[in-house]
Amino acid sequence: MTLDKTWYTEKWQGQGAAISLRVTDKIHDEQTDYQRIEIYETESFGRLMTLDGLVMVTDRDNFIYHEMMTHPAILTHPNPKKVLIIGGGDCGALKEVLKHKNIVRVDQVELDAGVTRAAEKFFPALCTSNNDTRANLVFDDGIKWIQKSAAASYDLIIIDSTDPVGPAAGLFEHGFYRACFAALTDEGLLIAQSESPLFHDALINSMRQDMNKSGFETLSTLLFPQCTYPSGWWSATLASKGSLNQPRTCDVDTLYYSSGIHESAQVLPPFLKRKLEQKI
Ligand code: AG3
Repeated sequence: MTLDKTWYTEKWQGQGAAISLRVTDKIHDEQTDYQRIEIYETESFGRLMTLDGLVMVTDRDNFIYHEMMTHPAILTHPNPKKVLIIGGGDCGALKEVLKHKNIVRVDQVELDAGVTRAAEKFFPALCTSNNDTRANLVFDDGIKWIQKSAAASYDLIIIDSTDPVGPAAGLFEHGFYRACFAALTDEGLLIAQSESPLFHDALINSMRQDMNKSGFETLSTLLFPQCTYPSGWWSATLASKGSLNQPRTCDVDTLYYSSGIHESAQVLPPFLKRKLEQKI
């Protein structure tokens, strides 16, 4: 729904607020079996991809999200080799993961091949590692995939999903985390995008409780700016079977991530700390 033909607007559900980007052209509009994929040229954020009308990626700010969804978890693990990405069809997370030389294989399980085909065409900068021999792109249901994965088959699971509505809702639940726990090695880590600390604190809390119930002992919710997502402020929750190691030094090129950012991203403001201490 737009206010004006020259602006793309995502109204933030139940918040009485919205994000608008001035658009100069609409270059793609496709209804797949799963969702509507639309791509716009914007005046100042490069290209924009929306799924069912929700902002997923812009050229200008996706690096923050994709770096925070990958490097903190990779560098916290002593030596990650096998990675599973669930969702992530635009391939921005995959590209960040494959910057690390110690990674030997990444299975990326995205439900909608249409997202990846559209990203390859309209966001080539995110797809530069799609032909890396370590990348295995699968188009399937991530929930089914994890249920049939062998025990201890991954060092790291990255859940790069959309909002918890429709098919993605199951990616925010206890049964799914339980299956992830089983598919991870003893030193394994899971990181899931966990929505806005300002708007969705109750969801972050319930995700953390579900992760705990699934056996993950240590959790760390990382906060970072994401100006085109609801509230402009976003989070990713890292879960570990044991305690969290000190991160290794980052030896790949990044634009947002640094060891200082990693440390500060883990600091919770008092309102959120209080919320996340509530047992539900
Ligand atoms: N995944 C998180 C998108 C959630 C945005 N929500 C919204 N706009 N209402 C993005 C996928 C990037 N690889």
